[in-house]
Amino acid sequence: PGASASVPPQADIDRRFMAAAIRLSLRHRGLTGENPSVGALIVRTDGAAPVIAGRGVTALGGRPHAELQALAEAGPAAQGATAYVTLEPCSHIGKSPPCADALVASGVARVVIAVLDPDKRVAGRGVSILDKAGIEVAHGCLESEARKAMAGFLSLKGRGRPFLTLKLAVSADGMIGRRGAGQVAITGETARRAVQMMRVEHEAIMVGVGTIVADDPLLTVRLAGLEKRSPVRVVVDPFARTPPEAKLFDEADRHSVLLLVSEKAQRRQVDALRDRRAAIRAVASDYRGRFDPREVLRSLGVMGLKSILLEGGAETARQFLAAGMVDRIALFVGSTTVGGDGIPSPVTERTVPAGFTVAEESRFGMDRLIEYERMD
Ligand code: AOF
Ligand code: ZN
Repeated sequence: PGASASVPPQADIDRRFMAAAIRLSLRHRGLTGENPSVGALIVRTDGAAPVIAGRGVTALGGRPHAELQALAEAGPAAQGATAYVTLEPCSHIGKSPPCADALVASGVARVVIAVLDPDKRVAGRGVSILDKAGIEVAHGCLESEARKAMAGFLSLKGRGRPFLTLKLAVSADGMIGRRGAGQVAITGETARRAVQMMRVEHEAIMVGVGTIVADDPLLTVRLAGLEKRSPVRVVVDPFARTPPEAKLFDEADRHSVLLLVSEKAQRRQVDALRDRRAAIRAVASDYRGRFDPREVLRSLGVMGLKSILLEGGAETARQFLAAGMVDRIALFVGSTTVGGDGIPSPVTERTVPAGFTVAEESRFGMDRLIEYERMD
């Protein structure tokens, strides 16, 4: 018993490598199009301690898939090894050959999976290909962690709409800005950089037209080395009120702008915005031209967008909250106060919408970030 007591049980080893595969998958979160960002590790277990022989993450744009890259790196070392994959290996001939077949051909002895693929083309078939080839398969390892990491993909496949994160920055006195003042500094530089990193991890940034009119924001990523990773900027603008001279169009050739308009929008205004290189999409509205947040998200889902960061303003946030369309809230709490002419935030630490609970808390300089998740 002396020696074997120091060897961790298989389940612990599996969790350790799956955690590493999940961390790897996060590198390309938001950058793989309709495809989820998957992490894969090939681990040899025949020596005194397990050794990683290959690693892969779904490539930018969605292909090649993670497993193919991990297997390519491992080469002949995959023979008899264990593969850890955050999503069930695919079984369909899509834009790339099936990963399940590649795993069989590589000679791996065991495959550990976190989440089964809900994609109708896969849905268990990946597992059965492996099974039939005599490979030992285990699934459900760190499933809930992996589900969080690919929440956008699972939301789109399961609910036909993207996963929506509401980001708000509130002052110590619960305000998100000052009336008529344009952009007001609520948080410091470190927190602003954290927001930009959040943008990188989402496929789209969304704001109501009121924010464009009031703040004229750029909504791009300006972190050194990540400038090219700005997601599409979506403006909820039923009446096409976005000013054609808005700053966000200055970069429209490098980072796209998508305007969601209703049938009530004036043709002339829509044309002027199209001339500024905005993509225009008509979304169904009520007879007054108002949008149902569900319909907005459904449209974005049809376009293949998996995850959206809603960045304002107060009214748009309220509408999406009221419709039950917010899945996560990222609340930055600054240390400054705005005062009497402030615009009250729809969410503060003291007024968290029903059904949300604190998932994580962190600190950025003088500011705090509280992340809330749905309890269901
Ligand atoms: C994997 N490994 O790394 C990813 C998978 O259009 P395709 O051919 O690229 O297939 C897309 C589907 O493949 C996607 O809906 C999801 O079910 C799965 N993604 N599968 O084996 C990967 N990203
Ligand atoms: Zn695949």
